[in-house]
Amino acid sequence: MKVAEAQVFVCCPGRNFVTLKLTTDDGLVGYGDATLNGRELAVASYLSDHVLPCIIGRDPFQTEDTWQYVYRGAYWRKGPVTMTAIAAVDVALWDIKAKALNTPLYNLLGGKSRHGVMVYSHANGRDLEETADAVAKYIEQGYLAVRAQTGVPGLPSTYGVSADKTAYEPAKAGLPEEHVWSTEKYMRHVPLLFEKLRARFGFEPHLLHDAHHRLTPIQAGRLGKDLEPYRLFWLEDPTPAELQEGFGVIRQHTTTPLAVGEVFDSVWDCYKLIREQWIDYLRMDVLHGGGVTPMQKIAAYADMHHVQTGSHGATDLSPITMGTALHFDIAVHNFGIQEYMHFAPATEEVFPHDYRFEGGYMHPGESAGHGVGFNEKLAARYPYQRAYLPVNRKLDGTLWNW
Ligand code: KDG
Ligand code: MG
Repeated sequence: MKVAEAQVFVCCPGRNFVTLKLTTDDGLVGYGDATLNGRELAVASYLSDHVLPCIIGRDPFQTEDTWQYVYRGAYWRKGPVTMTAIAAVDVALWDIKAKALNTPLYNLLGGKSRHGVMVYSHANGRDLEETADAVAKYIEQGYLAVRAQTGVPGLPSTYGVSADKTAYEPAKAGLPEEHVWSTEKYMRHVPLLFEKLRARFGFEPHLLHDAHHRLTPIQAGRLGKDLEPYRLFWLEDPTPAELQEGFGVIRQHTTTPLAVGEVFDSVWDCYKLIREQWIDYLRMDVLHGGGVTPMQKIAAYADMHHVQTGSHGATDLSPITMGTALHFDIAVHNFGIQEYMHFAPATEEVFPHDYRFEGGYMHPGESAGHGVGFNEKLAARYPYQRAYLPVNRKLDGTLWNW
């Protein structure tokens, strides 16, 4: 069996997605996600212009060799565009391989280690009351874990909070929106949210929070300490992680569990974080982390250092990534939790899938492959629209991390 055809689709059913379709000479089809929020066309070109000509004619069973070929063979390693493109090829090949063997993907990754994949979803509100009501809705639906983000008094907008009642989706058409930020106002307000949530819901539901890269390590240490009485499942991205040693500083000051990694693209972004046990959950995913092939190795390395997985699952990772992640999550020993945001109805139609939610857990489904399809005809009705994530400025105008 050989890869006979490779096609890249860029569509916007609710938001932009880049999808790779590989077809074999005996008619099997595999799908991979290649979406990089705000930089979609760069990955589409990297795939079509540079990677796919080398994929035609290859044996889809050779996932390890093909991954090494597109990683080492480029000479220029790493980086989000490269790794997202490589992931699309890797996932599409694993999909074909599992379909050829007529088995769900998880059986090729070690089989089921658990009966379901615990997921968390996103509750947000403009103030504490609205956020608490949003958390209540998820708990009523059976979620065991909920991420809570709330508006901060004095700031017109903040990460994770919709300006209106619609679902939160940060990428917008047009040039990047500019947001205003104050670390001081944020740090004073967030503990009040979790005090309120624990008073209303008790300590049974897992509660998570994303600081979205905005604090310095010592500020993060302070916030972690202030949040300790509320026993968070994790505090995510407290500080940017280019300097891995920053997490060593945070760790000295708080026992609040730490999660990081949604913007990492290789083990070299986190090897010290893991080796030094400075983090508890690794947020890398099978898309921006370069595919299933490297993520199996990274998860095994993390497992040896008491670090669990906590895969990124925002709406800018397509249902193909969601489905693949669930196969990975159900198999990998040191699984922690999986993020699951709800997709727009148009996205759900374009990507029919087998996975389902039941009682706080997701299930990847039992069909062969990763269980996610792609409706090309429908996708063609939603052409690409350039969109950007926001940028963030401090109150005095200094550009800051969004
Ligand atoms: O593209 C950026 C989003 O994926 C990111 O802002 C979502 O932080 C995020 C999360 O935790 O889901
Ligand atoms: Mg995040």
